[in-house]
Amino acid sequence: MSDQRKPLVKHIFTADPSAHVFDGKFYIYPSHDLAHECIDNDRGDEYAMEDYHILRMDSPESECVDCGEALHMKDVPWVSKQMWAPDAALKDGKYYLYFPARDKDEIFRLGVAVSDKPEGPFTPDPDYIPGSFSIDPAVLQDDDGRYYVYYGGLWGGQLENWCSGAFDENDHGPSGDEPALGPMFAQLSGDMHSFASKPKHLVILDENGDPIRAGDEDRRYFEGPWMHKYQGKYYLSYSTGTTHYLVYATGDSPDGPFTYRGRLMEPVIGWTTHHSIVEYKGRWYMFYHDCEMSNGINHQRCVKYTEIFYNEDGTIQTVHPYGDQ
Ligand code: FUB
Repeated sequence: MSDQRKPLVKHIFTADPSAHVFDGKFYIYPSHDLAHECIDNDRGDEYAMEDYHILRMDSPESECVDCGEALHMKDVPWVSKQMWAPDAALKDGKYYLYFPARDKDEIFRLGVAVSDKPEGPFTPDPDYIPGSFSIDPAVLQDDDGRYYVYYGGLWGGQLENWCSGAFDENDHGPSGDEPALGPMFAQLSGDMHSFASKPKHLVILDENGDPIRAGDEDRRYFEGPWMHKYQGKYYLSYSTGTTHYLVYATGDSPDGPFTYRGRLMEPVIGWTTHHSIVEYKGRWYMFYHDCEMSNGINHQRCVKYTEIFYNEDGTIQTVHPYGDQ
């Protein structure tokens, strides 16, 4: 079994890995955690990242290479701080980096930057994507050539602050038995620089067809969406945040509805969980992070990967990050 449940690189802290196979190689688009001293809070101020480094592995067995700085916040006019979890997409020979950061009013927005090479350097658009907010963009290239972006995160990610349609930091979103907020979904425009459809919340249902409730913290959406397709089904996977699981739901179309199917991974060392899933030569790999390398410091994380396995009914075998149980 191909398995590397150890840090892909050790010279920098990395997190939030979005992995893709471009040109037959793995390219991993992570956050670049910094080793500063700070106190954790619910706004996520401790995650004060400033740039992105793209990682490359020629195969699952290959050494992981840091391709160097691909984009720094000083080169993005609309950003004030906190370059969080990015993703990338390839269209017509150009690579697009999607990234969240706080704008000058400290509101999280999504930006886009372009390069001719998967590892960058990337040239950012001067302003954020119109109508974008919150964090954690993940892009799916569907089989019909359309591109969709999934995004959003609670608490520091500000997703619940937009329930009225405008930013309101006193809006705390649904609670208890109310339907939970799902991640946001939009189709990308043909030029990849804007939304082609009005963003909407996705719905995640339980086994009875009822919406997952906000108080169901083992299963409700928190942050870190990822979308992949397996045998024609759409797999929406995400972090449950406060309960530290990675879980998944499946559906028949890119905008759902999705039905909760189970747990992808048990908790790792550290508060956050964030992952991606990618196919390479017929096998499936999950990239994720934990805080093992920093002995549990939440904002000093390291990216790892493991192979994952599907059962015949399409469910995914749960990963136990520190050994098979
Ligand atoms: O890296 C900063 C934030 O932590 C990400 O945006 C979340 O998904 C969580 O991993």
